[in-house]
Amino acid sequence: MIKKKLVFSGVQPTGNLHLGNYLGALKNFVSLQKEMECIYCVVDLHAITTFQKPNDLQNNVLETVASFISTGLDPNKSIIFNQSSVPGHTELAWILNCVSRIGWLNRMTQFKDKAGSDKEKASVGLYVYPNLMAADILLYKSTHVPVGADQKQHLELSRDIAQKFNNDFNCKDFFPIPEPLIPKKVSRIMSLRDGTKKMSKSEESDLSRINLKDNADEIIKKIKKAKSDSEPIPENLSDLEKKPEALNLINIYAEMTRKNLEEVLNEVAGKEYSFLKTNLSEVLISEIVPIGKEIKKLLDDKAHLMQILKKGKEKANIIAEENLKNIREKVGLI
Ligand code: AQP
Repeated sequence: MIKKKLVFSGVQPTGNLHLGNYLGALKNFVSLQKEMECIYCVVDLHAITTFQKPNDLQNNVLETVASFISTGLDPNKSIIFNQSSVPGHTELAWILNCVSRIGWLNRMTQFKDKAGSDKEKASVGLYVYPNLMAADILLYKSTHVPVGADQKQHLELSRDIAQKFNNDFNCKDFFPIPEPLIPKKVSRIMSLRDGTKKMSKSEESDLSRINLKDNADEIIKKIKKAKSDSEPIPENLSDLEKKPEALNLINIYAEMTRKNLEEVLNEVAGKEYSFLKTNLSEVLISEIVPIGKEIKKLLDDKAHLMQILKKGKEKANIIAEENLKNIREKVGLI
């Protein structure tokens, strides 16, 4: 039997979306919507695993929807909604909390990174976040999950949970084992200030990232200030790989110009980084600034964004309820 392909992915409404979200996830979302049925979720319940000011959270949910639409998602093709509006996510998360193992969660590196040195003070939600992510995916019996490389470990856990559920409840193939779709070339965009850390919304310094809403002057300033290297651009990849900040800039340039790293190196080897930075600013401005303008325009009509969420919620809820009925039955819940 040929299984129906279904794509699911989520984005946290934790602030301005940035170039890492765009190249690592959103661009992929848009191309997938041409080929498969897709569900894209604003994962507000994931966001509150670290404290969010309620007003900011509401605004960020709408801004994430506006970013989805501005980068090319079409609410008539893809289901777009916010996680907390479909109660099935939390119900399934509880069931999966009872399937997932503590030892599995203890291996999650993102919890270690986000909780920092004082793990005792992290929320329980942050610890069990990967189980909720598994519930998001499995609730729709999704087959494919486009994510950046930073989410690979969580996705592997979702696969383990799906497998264990199918074994425990003796229902082979009940949950499809979801496949990650990780962009090969640009799996991880790094901070402009530290090439060993990923570009992130919650990083304190705004200079560390290009936000989708940045204007041309901000982009020029951030790229100018981005860390690079005091020596000219190296001739070959193995030398470049020893310089994480330089590699990151060349990686971003390659992705934005749809070239591979070798082609870019052929163009820029031996030149100063200022040459690369000027070209990089130009390509970023031409692709990112129009997206930012569209986000700002959409944010002027909040009722329209709310309407997109409402329609998406209704569609998502129908699939979720149908699947939950079967899940409850498998588990023995009346
Ligand atoms: N730097 C990145 N490079 C490539 N992909 C990235 N993604 C995030 N950062 C990068 C991908 O974007 C999607 C949405 O991510 P998210 O916002 O839900 O969560 P995150 O990965 O935790 O992103 P941030 O920016 O680091 O948010 P905060 O700071 O709030 O934790 C995912 O597919 C992710 O892989």
